[in-house]
Amino acid sequence: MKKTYLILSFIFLTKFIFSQVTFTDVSVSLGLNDAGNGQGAVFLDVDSDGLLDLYLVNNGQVNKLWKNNSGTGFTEIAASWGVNYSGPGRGVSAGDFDNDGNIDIMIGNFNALLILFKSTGSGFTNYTSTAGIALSCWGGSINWFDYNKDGKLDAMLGNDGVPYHYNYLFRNDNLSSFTNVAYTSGLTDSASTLCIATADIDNDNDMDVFCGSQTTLGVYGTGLLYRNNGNGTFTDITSTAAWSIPGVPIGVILIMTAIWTYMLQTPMVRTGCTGIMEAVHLPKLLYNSELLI
Ligand SMILES: [Ca+2]
Ligand SMILES: [Ca+2]
Ligand SMILES: [Ca+2]
Ligand SMILES: [Ca+2]
Repeated sequence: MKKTYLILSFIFLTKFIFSQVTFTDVSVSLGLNDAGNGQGAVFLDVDSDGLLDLYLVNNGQVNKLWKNNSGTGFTEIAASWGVNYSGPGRGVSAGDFDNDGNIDIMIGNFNALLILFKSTGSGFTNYTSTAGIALSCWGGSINWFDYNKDGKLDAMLGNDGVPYHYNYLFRNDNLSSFTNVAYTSGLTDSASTLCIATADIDNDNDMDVFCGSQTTLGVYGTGLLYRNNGNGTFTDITSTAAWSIPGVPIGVILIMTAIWTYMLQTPMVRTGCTGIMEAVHLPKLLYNSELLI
């Protein structure tokens, strides 16, 4: 009996250790058959039914919002929900900026106005001008996070393009309007930012920022790591302590750099374009050696 138990345990553990996660493309069979020029997508529960819906940003074609039908398929509802926006879309992020329980959407366009759609729970309204952020942008990657820990979600938008442009950090002032504080907060990166990741890399309970950027068109840089000083400002620690911060959770670094390097070094995936794959740039993982002590 004991021997049988050990054999079964060995088989189970072997299967567990060496099993692989596989994926099957079910896009068309579930109704996600968009032939647009997708540049960014985000899962969010727009109708608070507990099922994740999907918003897709297209470049030059109408964006799509698919409602999840009990997990069996999707129905496209962008027009009836007021988010059938068409622009040079690049990136999108979802977050409840006004704490009303309904998830809102920010869209980054390339060399065009960014868009903020506020959710009413049964539709969206274009809230960009009311929020005070009717600004042109060249992006990009957007992250909602509460950088100053005041309970109100702020948003950072990475600006791409040549000539290079400073990124935006939109401080949420009153759950209704925003102020761009990127430059005054120390996020003075004027490189061409392709993606942004946020995480608490030094375990001091505030969110730090990592910008994946290119310094010259087509030449990918090392990225920029900003430590949150806890007083509304950031310090660029890329060259001094980027990968040697005591206590940095290794998983965060691995995930951040993996996403960053993957996105940077496979631009065909990032942009959805039919450009040339950068085969010479191999993905790599970085880690904090102090964690190995
Ligand atoms: Ca839903
Ligand atoms: Ca909301
Ligand atoms: Ca905040
Ligand atoms: Ca931190």
